[in-house]
Amino acid sequence: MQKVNVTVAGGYQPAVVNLQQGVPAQITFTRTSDAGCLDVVHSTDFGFETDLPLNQPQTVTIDTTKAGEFGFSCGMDMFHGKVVIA
Ligand SMILES: [Cu+2]
Repeated sequence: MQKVNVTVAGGYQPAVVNLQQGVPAQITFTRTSDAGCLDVVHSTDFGFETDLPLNQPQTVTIDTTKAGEFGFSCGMDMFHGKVVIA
């Protein structure tokens, strides 16, 4: 299992998450700032949409069966992050 933590504070830190193809993966998002409009994170590529209550880590499972670059963003598609599976 690959586990990556992403801090959400005026953007995504890190903004690029690298994962190994074929190994189950989870990304845990923790929003630590009220800056911006980052209280929702969603991804049409992976098919998730998750509320991010302040300082409450939220974990999503990532399908790593396909290699490539996949996006996630805030609810209004203003802030973007990327998952690279290789
Ligand atoms: Cu936004």
